[in-house]
Amino acid sequence: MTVTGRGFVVSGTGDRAGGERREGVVLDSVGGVYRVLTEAGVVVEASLRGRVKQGDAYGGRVVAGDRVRLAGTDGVGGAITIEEALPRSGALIRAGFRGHRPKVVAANVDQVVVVVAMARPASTAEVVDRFLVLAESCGLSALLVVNKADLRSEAHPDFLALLPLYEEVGYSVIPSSVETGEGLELLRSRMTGRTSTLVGPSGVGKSSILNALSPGLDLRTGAVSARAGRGRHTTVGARLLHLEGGIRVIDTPGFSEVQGWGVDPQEVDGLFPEIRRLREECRFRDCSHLREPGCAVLEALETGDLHPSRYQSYRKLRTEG
Ligand SMILES: Nc1nc2c(ncn2[C@@H]2O[C@H](COP(=O)(O)OP(=O)(O)O)[C@@H](O)[C@H]2O)c(=O)[nH]1
Ligand SMILES: [Mg+2]
Ligand SMILES: [Zn+2]
Repeated sequence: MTVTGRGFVVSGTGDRAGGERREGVVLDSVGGVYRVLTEAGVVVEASLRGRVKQGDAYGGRVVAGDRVRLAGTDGVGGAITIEEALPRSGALIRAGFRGHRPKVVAANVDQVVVVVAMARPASTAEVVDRFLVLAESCGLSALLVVNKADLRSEAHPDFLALLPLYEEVGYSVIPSSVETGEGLELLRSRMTGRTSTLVGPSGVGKSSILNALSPGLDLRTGAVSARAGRGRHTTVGARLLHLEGGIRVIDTPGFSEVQGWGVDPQEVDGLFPEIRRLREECRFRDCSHLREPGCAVLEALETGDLHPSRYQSYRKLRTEG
């Protein structure tokens, strides 16, 4: 038996499932082996039994965060199988635009924490908007963390001036700093009791924030992200982490690049909350909000009710994808 960093017991032998049904949550998977945290607080390794029922719409995959029903016996001569994946609430999905099939990356996600930095690297409104749109496209609530607040004086004035806009649109904005501790308690309170996923450009401090929230977690940080397993097995896919104080985080490598996420341009207007509200007033039902007469979005842009920066992001996603 080994004890993982978060104090779970990894069962080696003798964990009897009997024939009775039990449930668990998938932590991660490597090469067809799923690590599942059972209700009893034990981590077991399981394999998929044949065709698992749930998730057929997305290729029948079982992913980190999925709640599953197990059968079988662990230990010598035994095998645990995932019999069924339980219905999901909230999934992070890579969209299926341009011939690609939609792909569930993480299941049962409650919120997306979009992390950008004040500086080093500097962020732009377009990057922020793309990540927010990603969250919206999955129907997930999002909050915006602007890390490296200790470098506020290096931030671009235009970028700083934009931050209140996101509050107006309806997103919480939390300036944070791993250096000074600013914002971390607020962020902790917003993450407690939920399953969050952190997305954002690399180098903005996502791993550093998680380490700060959970001393002992010891995620690798720095410009070069070495995905070393340090004795535990190395995962390439998403993994569910249980941090101190009831914070669950699904770590999703590959979410630092939001380009190519493939949101359908026709649906982009529904992914900007303020544009979603305005579009009801457009003269044409299929208004693209690019040039049509009687367009409430263009009108709001004229009057200043819609911020040009947000409209510019909309326009780019609508016309370029
Ligand atoms: N000045 C400053 N540096 C930070 C802060 N948070 C992280 N860093 C540094 O930024 C670099 C990238 O951090 P990392 O957590 O690996 O970013 P990730 O790629 O988003 O996971 C590291 O060198 C960190 O030490 C912060 O709040 N302030
Ligand atoms: Mg990182
Ligand atoms: Zn319109």
